[in-house]
Amino acid sequence: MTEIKKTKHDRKVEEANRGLAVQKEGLTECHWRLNYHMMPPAGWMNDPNGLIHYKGEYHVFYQHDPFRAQQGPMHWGHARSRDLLHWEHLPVALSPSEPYDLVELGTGGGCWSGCAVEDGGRMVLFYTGHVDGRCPEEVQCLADSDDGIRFVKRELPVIPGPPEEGVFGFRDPKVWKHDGIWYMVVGSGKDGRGRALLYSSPDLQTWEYKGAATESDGTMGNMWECPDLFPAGTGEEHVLLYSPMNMGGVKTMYQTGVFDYTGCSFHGKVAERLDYGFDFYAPQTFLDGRGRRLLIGWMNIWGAKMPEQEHGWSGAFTIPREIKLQADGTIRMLPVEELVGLRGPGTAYSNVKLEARETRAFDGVVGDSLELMAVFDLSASDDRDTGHAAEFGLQVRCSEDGEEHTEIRYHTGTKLLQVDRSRSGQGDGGISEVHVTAQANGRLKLHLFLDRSSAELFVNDGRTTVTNRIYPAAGSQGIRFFCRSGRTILESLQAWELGSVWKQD
Ligand code: DQQ
Repeated sequence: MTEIKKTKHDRKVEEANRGLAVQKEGLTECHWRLNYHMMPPAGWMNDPNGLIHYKGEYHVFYQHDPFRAQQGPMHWGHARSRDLLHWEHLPVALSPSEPYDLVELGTGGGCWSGCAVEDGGRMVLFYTGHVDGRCPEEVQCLADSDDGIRFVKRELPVIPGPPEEGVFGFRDPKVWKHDGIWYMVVGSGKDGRGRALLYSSPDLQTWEYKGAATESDGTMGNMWECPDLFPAGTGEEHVLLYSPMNMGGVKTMYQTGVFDYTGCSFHGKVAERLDYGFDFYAPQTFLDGRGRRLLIGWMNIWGAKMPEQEHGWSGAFTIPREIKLQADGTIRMLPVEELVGLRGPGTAYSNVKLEARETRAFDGVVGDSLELMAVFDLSASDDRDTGHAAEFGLQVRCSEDGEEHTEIRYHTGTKLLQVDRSRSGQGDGGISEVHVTAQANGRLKLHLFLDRSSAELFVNDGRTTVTNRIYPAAGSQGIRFFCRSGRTILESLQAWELGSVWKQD
């Protein structure tokens, strides 16, 4: 057997893995560790990176500080799965080690976000080398591997700097192949407008700048982090995702439209917010072996309180979602069908009438790790006699006395769907809200995935999603349906306990 000569990077990776082992030893008992969401073994996690279906397995990487539960020098953590449910943590994949991605301890640079592609059986990672300072330097880098575990970096970045002066940010490369040519979109901004910069390459090594594929119209943030541009549907239709900086409460956007490969330009027709919760950022997509376009996001947000940090870890991914372009140019995100495999025994109820000021709990519908599907009949949801609109919904993670809870409510007059965290426990409060209309059949469908510190809501078959972290007490496990005004019919309710995907170690 030929012995592999260790590189400087290999030694940095070993150091990171030793640091992670120490951090893991220091984890303290935490009832917010998730049951079926991907999360780091210990330490800090943010953006999903390098999502890929490689040699029959799903690989995910993530922005990671293995030494502490706070944002620090960025490494790439790594996990893999055969079924998108059960994850095996692997050694750290990338550590800061080169002049173009090295950080002094305590500063925030390193191996920033990027992607993975397969080329001739090799896994090739692209990421941003970020060197902090008064004028941070950002370059696009390549590291590759023949086993998907040990990565070898290039001596120099493949793109040594932004294409022009005066840009605000130059990071988060996402690469795809079309008609034998590689394309890369990079997030940036100029003159107060977020931009998606476009490069092309015949071989993944040499990249030619093709210009900005598109930019903000002045209302969509001044820098676009983590852009993702991919074909959807048939022909020229493409979807562009990005996480805009400085767009108020809007943290992720999508545009659907046409990408012209000759001019390397994207013409958006529909622009909408991608998720309406507080904890959804930097999503990335990839194609799997079945041709599905899957998406995973970071289930947190910069600046949020993260009470789990006290316990030695932080951060999680959303459940994997399948993303589908609709004929009207909007997109839908649905939980991947594999999640059905986590269901324990189910409970079902139907045609429950709820009158004003009525509250109902249901036998068997309780817990902190659940899937719930509730369908309300909106055509029967108001007060016929008085003409008053109806307000109804459910409270989850309720304490015995009802004081602690997270409320999901809908108002038939304003058509506002709200997820209210004012009494959710620790962590940030706040109300997520979005206008929602009934499905064509007059129903409102709420599909909720509750995990021990998260609530991911899919409304009307994925037309709208609302993703939030919540930090209730361990004992707050109650679920209550209510009608505050008017009346409603809970046409059907199904609930399943969802098992843990983590081996107890
Ligand atoms: N996170 C990374 C950047 C990216 C940002 C740094 C988005 O590459 O722009 O951890 O959360």
